[in-house]
Amino acid sequence: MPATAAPYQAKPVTAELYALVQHFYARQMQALDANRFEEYAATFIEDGVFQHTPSAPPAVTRENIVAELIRFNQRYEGDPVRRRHWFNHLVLDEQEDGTLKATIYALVITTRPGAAPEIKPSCVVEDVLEVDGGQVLARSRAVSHDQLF
Ligand code: SDN
Repeated sequence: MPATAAPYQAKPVTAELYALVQHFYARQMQALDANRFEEYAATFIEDGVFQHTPSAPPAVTRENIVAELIRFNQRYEGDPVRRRHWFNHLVLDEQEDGTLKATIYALVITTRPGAAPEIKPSCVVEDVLEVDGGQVLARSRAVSHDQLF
């Protein structure tokens, strides 16, 4: 192994913290997929940063996150579509400033009545999380899409 190789796991997080963050994401994605955008935005700090597409400017503040999700979802008006965001391969790294860096694979599955589910885009999500006791909030989210190089 080359001397410069990064350690396999710099610092393991506890099982309790890992489960807390997984549960946070489960609630967050179920809010998003049910179009409960205020609940989704409330999973960010008040001046949180949300970028779901690299080419678009990030939405900053909860209010603007809600507005961006309403704008984005207008394309589905009258379309009997279900979109589900699936998170997996969650890696958590504690940072020196006390925040957690989360790196997650995400697939968006789109299904219309009677049709086969479509899986796209395939994304990597990079979040910075603040954890205070049992409370998790996202400080920032940047989503990169595999089809955009
Ligand atoms: O919140 C997310 C998103 C997200 O909001 C996305 C939106 O549209 C609104 C967490 C993790 C991944 C995503 C991915 C997307 C995809 C994006 C654009 C699209 O569907 O083409």
